[in-house]
Amino acid sequence: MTGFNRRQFGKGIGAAALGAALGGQSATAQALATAPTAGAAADGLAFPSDFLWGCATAAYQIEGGVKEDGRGETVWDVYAHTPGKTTDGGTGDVACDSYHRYQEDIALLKALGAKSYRFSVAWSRIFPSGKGKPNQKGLDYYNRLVDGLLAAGIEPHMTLFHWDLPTGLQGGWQSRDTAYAFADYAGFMAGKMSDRVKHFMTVNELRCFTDLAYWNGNKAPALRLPMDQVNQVRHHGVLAHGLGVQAIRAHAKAGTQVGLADNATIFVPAIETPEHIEATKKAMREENAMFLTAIMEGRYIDSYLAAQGKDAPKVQAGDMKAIGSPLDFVSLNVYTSNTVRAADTASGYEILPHLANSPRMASPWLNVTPEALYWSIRTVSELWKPKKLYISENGCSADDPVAQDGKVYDADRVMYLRNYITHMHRAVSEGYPIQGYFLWSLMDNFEWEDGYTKLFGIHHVDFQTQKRTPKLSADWYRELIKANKLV
Ligand code: PNW
Repeated sequence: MTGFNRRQFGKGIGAAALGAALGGQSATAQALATAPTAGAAADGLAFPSDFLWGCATAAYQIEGGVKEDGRGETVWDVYAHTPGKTTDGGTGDVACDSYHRYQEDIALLKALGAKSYRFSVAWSRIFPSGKGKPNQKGLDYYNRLVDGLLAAGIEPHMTLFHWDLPTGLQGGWQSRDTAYAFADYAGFMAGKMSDRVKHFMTVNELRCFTDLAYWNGNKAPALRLPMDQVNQVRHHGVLAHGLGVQAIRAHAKAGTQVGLADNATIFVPAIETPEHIEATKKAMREENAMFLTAIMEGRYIDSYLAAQGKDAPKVQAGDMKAIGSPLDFVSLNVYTSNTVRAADTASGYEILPHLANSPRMASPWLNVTPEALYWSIRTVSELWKPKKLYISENGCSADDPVAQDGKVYDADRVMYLRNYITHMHRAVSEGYPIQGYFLWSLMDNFEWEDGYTKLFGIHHVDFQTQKRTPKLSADWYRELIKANKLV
């Protein structure tokens, strides 16, 4: 956005257009009016011409081909094949068969007019047991994918770790060695791919592969460890990211951009007044102390260390410097958020609970909070001033019945997306450095412990035939990209 005054950009687009916010809605199916009201700019909610619209996926959720061409076993293979772990026993054995059908996926992206594609690399295709000798056949798959994307005019954004940890890495994230193994793998990929891939994300969603996997036990490897060990797992996660950044920089061609995709817990002020906004920023920093805050500040803040006491992570010399390695961009996965109010508590804030009738989508955790897309960008920008920001995931599960004509008319998903993107527009118009948006997901896929019962795609996938069909939301996103404004 050089030479372009982004603050001027949104002039005239103010509160009226933002009246699209959800207020007092009580059910998923209640559609929300977002038509521009009097006072909105004549061109509607337009985006800068270089805004990067894309879609996102992850390896284990779409690829299938789990035993092909030397791919090694991962914690998710084991978890999905453990009876009772995933809903209906779903696994990623076949998923969307993208290992064979990636050209179809590229064609879907091209038909959408997507400018970019965020996908992840299966570590165990490259190093089948996590380290050691690289597997050329695995690398070839990503070479074909990247070359195909570039030939279609689509920018590849590569995530190096989206939860599918090779089981060959004994001890998983409990072992510090896993952070070093990740760095070796990240440096290797940067060396092989940075001639064509310009954006690398180290890890996806620290909270999900640490806390939810080693504490809550809902994600692979489904452990429930005591707090001191959980904190050590978290530390190895952020350390892997930091060492990964250093390794990528050491091996990548000049101009390569490095960041991560994190699902920081997002907070929205109860009332947009200075005291509640201050409380929101405080909550953002404190509640993400073990992940994004540590990465952006290169230290564990005092309140976190004090709260953990004897359970605090064991940190070695140089760790925090690596963890705080400067980034070219920060990407946020934003689905939901919590409301915060300033309060007379030790922390100075109170997080308000979601109420029983708060609107939500098909996944029970997916409370509809469109303002999350504005406040995530604003709080991260004000707290840490990243050079660039992306939304690396936003989207939702929905009921998705197939109509008589064979199409899915997911008006609820369109409602969700339109409202979130309206609030992202506010962040653009106020000049925050948001560069692009990746919709989760390009197509229905394996939704982790929910198997195939919660679907996030804007393309319907018939898992018997692998036929991909655009939903109403894909038609909508195509028009949005074409117009480069809210439609
Ligand atoms: C993300 N939460 O996970 C992941 O990056 C994707 O792989 C996943 O398919 C997608 O969101 C949809 O679930 C999340 O509980 C899982 O807040 C859970 C939460 C957030 C993100």
